[in-house]
Amino acid sequence: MAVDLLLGLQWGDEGKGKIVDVLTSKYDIIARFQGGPNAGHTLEFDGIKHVLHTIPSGIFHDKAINLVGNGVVIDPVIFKKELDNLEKFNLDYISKLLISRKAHIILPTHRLLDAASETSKGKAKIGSTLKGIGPTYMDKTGRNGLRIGDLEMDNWQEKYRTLANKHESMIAYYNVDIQYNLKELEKEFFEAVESLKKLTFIDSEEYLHQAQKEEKSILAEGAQGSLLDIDFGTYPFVTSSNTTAAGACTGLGVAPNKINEVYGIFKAYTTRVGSGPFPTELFDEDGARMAKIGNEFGATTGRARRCGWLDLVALKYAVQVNGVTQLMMMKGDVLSGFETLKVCTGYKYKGKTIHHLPYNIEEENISPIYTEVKGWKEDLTKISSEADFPENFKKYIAFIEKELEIPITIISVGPDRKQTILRS
Ligand code: 2SA
Ligand code: MG
Repeated sequence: MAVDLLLGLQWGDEGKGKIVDVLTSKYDIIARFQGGPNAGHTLEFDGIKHVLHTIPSGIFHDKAINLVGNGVVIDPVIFKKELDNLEKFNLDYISKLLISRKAHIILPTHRLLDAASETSKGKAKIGSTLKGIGPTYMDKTGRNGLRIGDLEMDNWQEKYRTLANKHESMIAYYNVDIQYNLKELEKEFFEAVESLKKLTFIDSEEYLHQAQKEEKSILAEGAQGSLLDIDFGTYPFVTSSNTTAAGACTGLGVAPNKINEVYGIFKAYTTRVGSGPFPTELFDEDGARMAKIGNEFGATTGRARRCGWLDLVALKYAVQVNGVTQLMMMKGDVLSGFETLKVCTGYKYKGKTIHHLPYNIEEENISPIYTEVKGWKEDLTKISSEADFPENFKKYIAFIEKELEIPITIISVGPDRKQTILRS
């Protein structure tokens, strides 16, 4: 049985959590393959809103196994809080949650290093979520990291100490004013590690290999978005992992020829949280309106998300890098009431018109070229069948499909599970 992928095509927050939750009943295993507690995956059902950070979005379903893959970085303290939040749902999460031994651990000092690095950058800061993501992946590629499997060894605390000591000297090197009490942070960390040890650690690539042999269906759940990819995103304003399709191969140990559908999720407009270029960003009432109606605040940090028009050039780039086979459009309902909508279909770049994402998309080099389309007034949030869509919304969908040359198979018109229209 093949593996399907689900990825964000913009700068994150496209609505991946919601769609995984909607699709979970079709899958035996939901696996996260990169990122860590920087992610905020929001699910809404039965009138309750849930935000997950490290735990895959299939956890609320009865039977799906949820796997945290080797490509993920785990903060035991945040993980414990996520587990504590699940207590009230009467879920048997212990038997439904598996963790790869090869996943790396975020130390308290990784978080401090993240803060020190960001502070030292001043205005040029990345706008990191300050969860220690960058420093943890640095230790991974620098071959210094502490992994989940280490927790099963007797000497893991020595390894921890060596790494934390090194971090302390690095923090001092930054020479910035960061207040912390490492003793307290470590107490919390060691307690959380003990809770984490109650979960099942596995050789996850082997597990997934067997699962494929047994014809189990697997959905790989991405975090952040394609434009935050360490290689293909708007570097250096990116996260520190491969958020694109290739990241699922390395982050789970799944071979490329085993990947079947690639679901690409995008918002009907664009948002970005943190620093970095954003060609279609709006600084006017239109942007403020998207932010307000779309409730655009970071699900992890609470930061206000920047908003702008749909950028089809950037989206096409993401479709190509990921090999998207089906599109899913979220939050079209937020655009109800705009007289006219703008869609970016090209850029003015150094005096020329281009239709691809160039190396440098800093604001001074690039300006979007827009195609205008007519808006719709009707509220979409109660619509349950495509036939009831306003004509201009249908045209908006058709326009995007034509430009991207991929069908949109799911349209979401609100945060709830029920506000999802499946098209065939
Ligand atoms: P980091 O923390 O080192 O990965 O930050 C690097 C950049 O990646 C961005 N980033 C995100 N962008 C959108 N959503 C994310 N998850 C949270 C959410 C974010 C939040 O779901 O809302 O609550 O603020 C996410 N995680 C990382 C980040 O903003 C930096 O630009
Ligand atoms: Mg999010």
